[in-house]
Amino acid sequence: MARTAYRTCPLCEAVCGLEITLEGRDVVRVRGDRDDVFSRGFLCPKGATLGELDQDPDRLTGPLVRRGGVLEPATWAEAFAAVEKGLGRVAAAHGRDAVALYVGNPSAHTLAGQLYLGPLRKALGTTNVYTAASVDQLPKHVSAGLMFGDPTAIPVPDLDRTDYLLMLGANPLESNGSLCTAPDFPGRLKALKARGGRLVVVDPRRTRTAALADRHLFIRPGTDPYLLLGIVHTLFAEELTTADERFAGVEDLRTLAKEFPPAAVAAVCGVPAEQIATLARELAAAPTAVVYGRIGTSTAEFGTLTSWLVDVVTALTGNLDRPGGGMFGVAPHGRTRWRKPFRTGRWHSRVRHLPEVIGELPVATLADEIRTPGEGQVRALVTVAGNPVLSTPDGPGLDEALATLDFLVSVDPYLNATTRHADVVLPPARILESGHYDVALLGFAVRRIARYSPPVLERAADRPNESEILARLTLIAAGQGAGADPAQLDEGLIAGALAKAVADPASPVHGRDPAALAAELTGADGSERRLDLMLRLGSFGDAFGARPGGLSLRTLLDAPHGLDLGPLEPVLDALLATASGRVELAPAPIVADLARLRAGLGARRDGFVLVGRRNLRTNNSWSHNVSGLAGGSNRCTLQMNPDDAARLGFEAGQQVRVSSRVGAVTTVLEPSASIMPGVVSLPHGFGSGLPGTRLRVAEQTEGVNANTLTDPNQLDALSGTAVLNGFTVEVGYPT
Ligand SMILES: Nc1nc2c(c(=O)[nH]1)N[C@H]1C(S)=C(S)[C@@H](COP(=O)(O)OP(=O)(O)OC[C@H]3O[C@@H](n4cnc5c(=O)[nH]c(N)nc54)[C@H](O)[C@@H]3O)O[C@H]1N2
Ligand SMILES: Nc1nc2c(c(=O)[nH]1)N[C@H]1C(S)=C(S)[C@@H](COP(=O)(O)OP(=O)(O)OC[C@H]3O[C@@H](n4cnc5c(=O)[nH]c(N)nc54)[C@H](O)[C@@H]3O)O[C@H]1N2
Ligand code: SF4
Ligand SMILES: [Mo]
Repeated sequence: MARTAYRTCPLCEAVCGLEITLEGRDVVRVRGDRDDVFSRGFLCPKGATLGELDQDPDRLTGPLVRRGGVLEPATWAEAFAAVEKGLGRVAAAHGRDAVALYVGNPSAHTLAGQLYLGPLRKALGTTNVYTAASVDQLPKHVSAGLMFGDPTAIPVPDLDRTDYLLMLGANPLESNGSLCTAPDFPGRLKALKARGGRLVVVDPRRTRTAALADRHLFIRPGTDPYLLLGIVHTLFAEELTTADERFAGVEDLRTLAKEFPPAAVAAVCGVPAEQIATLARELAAAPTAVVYGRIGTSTAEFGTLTSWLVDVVTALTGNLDRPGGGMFGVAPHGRTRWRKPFRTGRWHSRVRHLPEVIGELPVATLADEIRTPGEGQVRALVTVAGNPVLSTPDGPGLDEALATLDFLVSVDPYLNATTRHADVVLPPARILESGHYDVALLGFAVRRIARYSPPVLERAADRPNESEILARLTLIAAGQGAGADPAQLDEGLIAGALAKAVADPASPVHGRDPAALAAELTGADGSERRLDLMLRLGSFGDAFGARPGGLSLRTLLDAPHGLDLGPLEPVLDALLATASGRVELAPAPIVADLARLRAGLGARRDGFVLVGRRNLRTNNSWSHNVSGLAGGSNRCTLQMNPDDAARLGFEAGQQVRVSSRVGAVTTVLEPSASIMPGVVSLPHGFGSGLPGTRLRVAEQTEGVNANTLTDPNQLDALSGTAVLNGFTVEVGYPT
């Protein structure tokens, strides 16, 4: 008998609502949920193959423990005992900093990751925390921290209402959007055009998004801040800025932009001066407008400067915190004013002395920390939902370093390039066996929405889900042992949060009895009870009865297609957390970093510059085992402009060797008019076929690890984010 279940897709930031048809425990069909309040039936090829991914025979069904050098199946009790022993031994002998943590991208999409990684970090008590953010969006956190005082206050383009969208370094027609949660991004862009609005895309490749745009401008990789400063210059020179008394630093900005007139920056970025001035005039003249930049602007030489300028242009044109402009999302579980003053460098990495940023260090230096002897050397590593060997700079170097660790434990469903080095692998239960709520992503959504998906399938009693796995790791790290009860962790966290809430005069539950409130919580397990607590205390919550009609877990369980809580509203005044109480348009660390830009004004780079790309049917390194997604246009080719290829005598389909300071790969050449001359593009995430992995489909897929080429020494200075786009390579014949 078939049955239907509704569940949020966990694969990308679009958070589409899915309608899943099951027979027994088998998924027989996945469709977009037409009644979903947010995604309204939208689905991409990845969501359609969620069943195949969830039932992939290569997914590990139980833990593995290394014995005599070989990873062997073990019981859960044995696996957790092995973790307790392995981590305990390293921490006892070498101290807490000898145990590092790496957290990967899927953790942003799991409820478990969002609920338990905070406590796990705290329990590990190490300064060696690394995440995929330092190969992704950290620059945006730094610019938000410096401008708004809150590193999570990242403006989201108000897609559904804007009249003018300037997009740089993003390709949402293939990625489905990032730091802008908007299911059916393509449809929303088409709607923008249909209502008379305009879309301009700036990208060294003519992407599918660029093809949809009213205008596409090629840009030399890594030079976006020059273009944006040219825009800022024009806004001031032509008196096109909009004043706002909440802004500080406007005059500083005016002065520093003087050095970057369109005529001076055009030669660097390859965008004609007149086009730059036109962009400024159009942005200023549009009834509403917003600038949006993503991966191509973030994992780049000037990631933080560009992230800052994106929001500066939105602000100067009067579009910050206003419908149709750059707005701040509000998740149903709430947003409160950031309390700690924002600063980076609260500690530094041991070997390269790189500053901490929002509690983490650049993953580009993880291998240094493992390889370099001395006090504080990393000897053990916990990875959760990460595959840094394929995803971070000099992956092969990290691969070698991982092999030298005393202990590696990986929470991951697959035996892949990274986890093959593990001493213990702890695979989470099936995707459909866990509940889903987007703690991390709903705060970046273009509408205020709430949606919870309870587990679709029941789990065997002895099969822990990811929440339980991470809770147990936390208890082990906290010294409570492998046998401690995970429920106790949840109840402790609930009690702590309630004690804080009732003591806070601004809280709607101020003065109430925490034990009585805890007793009111509902949920099938600790995760659900904690989610209920977050929802009830959140911006839209019922505050345990103080706000009748407000949200709770129950209201979400009763709304399987989600709840729409309306469009974004101006909230800046409530969240501004800078010391000055104003929006800092020219923060000191950023102004200092502009020296690097000035130095580059006269410089010219010869040779090829490499950028990445994403294919619609991929998800970083780990979707390649789904046969329904492999092949076709989803190939690991080096794209090159046909004129460049002709000049060098290269032919389509031949093998070429791409090399950088760090390494070299040999791959297939694909001449493509979609890419600007002087630029080549290679996608990341390929290269799974390594000894000791179990990814039978991916291993057959042709492709190389793009991070063989990326340089761990090339970082955006302010954020420590790796330069994955816009670095120099040589292309030649295979040797
Ligand atoms: N050259 C280059 N490199 C890049 C990029 C680029 O554009 N160019 N992009 C960067 C970006 S934006 C990112 S976010 C990073 C990603 O970097 P990572 O997060 O390190 O890598 P992923 O490939 O996403 O690997 C995710 C891992 O999580 C596992 N996994 C999947 N689902 C779950 C789950 O539910 N629970 C657990 N515990 N594990 C799960 C997968 O098996 C896989 O091992 O890569 C970066 N690397
Ligand atoms: N299908 C699919 N979807 C995904 C993912 C995936 O792997 N596959 N990964 C997910 C993740 S983790 C993330 S972070 C998001 C990322 O989402 P997006 O930011 O939309 O990522 P990309 O599609 O890589 O688009 C980046 C664009 O930047 C361009 N670019 C490169 N260098 C420069 C530059 O210097 N300047 C400018 N202006 N442009 C440049 C590239 O040509 C590319 O078109 O996608 C998510 N969604
Ligand atoms: S767009 Fe993203 S969330 Fe939507 S179905 Fe595709 S992978 Fe899933
Ligand atoms: Mo990402």
